[in-house]
Amino acid sequence: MNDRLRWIEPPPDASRATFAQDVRAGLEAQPPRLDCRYFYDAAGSELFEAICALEEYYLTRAETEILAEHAPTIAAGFRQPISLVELGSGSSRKTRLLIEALLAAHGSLRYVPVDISRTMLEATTRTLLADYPALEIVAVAAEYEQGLAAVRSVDDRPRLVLWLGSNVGNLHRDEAADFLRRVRDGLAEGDRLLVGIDLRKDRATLERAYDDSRGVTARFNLNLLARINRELGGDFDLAAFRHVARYDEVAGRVEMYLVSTREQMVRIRDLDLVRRFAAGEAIHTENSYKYSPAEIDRLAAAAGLRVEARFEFHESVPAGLVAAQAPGPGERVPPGSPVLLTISRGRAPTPTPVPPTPAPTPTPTPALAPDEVIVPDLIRLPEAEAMRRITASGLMTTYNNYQTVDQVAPEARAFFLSVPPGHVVSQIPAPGTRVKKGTRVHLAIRKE
Ligand code: AVJ
Repeated sequence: MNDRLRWIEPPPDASRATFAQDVRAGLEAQPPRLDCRYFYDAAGSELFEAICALEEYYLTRAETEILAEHAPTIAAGFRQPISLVELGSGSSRKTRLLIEALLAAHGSLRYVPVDISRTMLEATTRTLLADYPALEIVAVAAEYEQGLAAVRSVDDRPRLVLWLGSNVGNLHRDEAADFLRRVRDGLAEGDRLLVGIDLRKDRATLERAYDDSRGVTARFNLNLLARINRELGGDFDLAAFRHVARYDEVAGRVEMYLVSTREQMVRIRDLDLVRRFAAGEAIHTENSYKYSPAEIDRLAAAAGLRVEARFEFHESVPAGLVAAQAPGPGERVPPGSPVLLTISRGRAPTPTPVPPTPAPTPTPTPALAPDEVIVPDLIRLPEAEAMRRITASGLMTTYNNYQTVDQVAPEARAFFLSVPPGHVVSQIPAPGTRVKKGTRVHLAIRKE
C-alpha cells in the first residue's frame, strides 16, 4: 500500500516459552512472579504511554530533553544517510527528535523500529510516514532477539541503534551486559549505539515515579492480571490485589509487585491451574535497575563497548548544585585523580496558561535575520498539529506538559476550560516572539 513501508515479521520463535507457559511457571514458583514483557498488550501499551505523560514519571521528560538538545550533534556524527534502528520503539515519540535531525542533516533516512506490539507499530508507522515524506520505514514486529537478527540483515547503510527509555533497566546487570554485547556483535565499523539509562537517584523521586498519584502505574501493573483473565480464562479479582513499588537501594532497582490483599483462590481455566494466595503474598512483576555513572562504565566495558559521548539530564537537583560526580562517592582512586562534576541546570520551566493574545497588529519591524524566526501561534491547536508547526517553522519541539484544571491559576481557569482536551493551552515563547532558529517551544496541553 505504501512503497516507503516494508514489514518484517519473523515467525514466532518456537523455542521461546509462550505467555501460557510463562504464567504457569511464574505462578507455580515460590515466591510467585510474572514477566514484565507481558505488560505490553494493546491495553498495557496504552497505559504505558499514559505513564510517560505523567509529571511524576520523569524518565520520558529527561530523555526527551536530552534528545532535543543533542539530536543535531548526534546526527552530525554521520556523513551519509543512515538506518536508524530502534529496539522497543513504542510510540516513537521521542525518536521524532532524532528523525528530524537526521532528515535535516542527510535529506533521507531509513527508520527500522522493532517492537513486540504490532498494533503500536501499525499506528506509529502510519503517522510517521505521513509526517515525514523523505522517511522510509522497515517495521520489524518481533522481540529483541529476532529484531537483532533483522537488524543485521536489513542493509549496508551505517547504523545508529537506539535502545531508549531505560528499557535496559528491566534486565539484571549481567544480562544487560550480555544483551549489549550481542547488539555490539551485530554492529559494523562506524555504527553507533545510543542507550537511554536512568541514573540512580533519591528514593522519594523513584518511588513516586513508579507509584504515581493518579494510579496509572497501578493500572498498568494490574493489567497483567486482567490480561491473564482475558487470554487464559483467569478469574483474578483485580480489586483484591494492590500495586506496590519499592526501591532497593543496595541492588539499585525499583521492584514492582502485585500484593494479594486477602487470602484467596485464583483459577486459570486454560492452564487448568488453581493457585492459592495468602493475605500479603506478593507477585513480583518488574525490576527497573538504575545506574550510577561508574556502573554505566562497567556495563559498557562488560559489553565490549567504548563510551564515546554521554548526555546527562538532572532535574531533581536545583540549578547550580552538583547533580553527579565521577568517580562516585566511596570509590578508591589514585591521589590526584580528576573528579568530573555534573552541575544541574535545574528543572525545566513549566509553562502556565496565558489568555489568548489578540492577533498581533503587524507593526513594521526590522527584517528578520537569516537565523531568526517568528514563533507561530499554537494556542488551541491539537497537540500533533502544534508539534508539526513548530518543526515546520524551524523551531524545535520538546516535552510537553499535560495540565488539568486544578493545576491552573483561578483567573486562567475559564480560558483553560474553553480549550478542548489534547489541545494547546499555552506556549513558551509566546506567539509572535522573534527567536533564533532551533529554539525549543514548550507547550502545555489540556489533559482532561
Ligand atoms: C519501559 C521498562 C523502562 O521500568 O521505567 C514504567 C516500565 N514500569 N512504570 C520502567 C515501567 C513502571 C519502564 N520501562
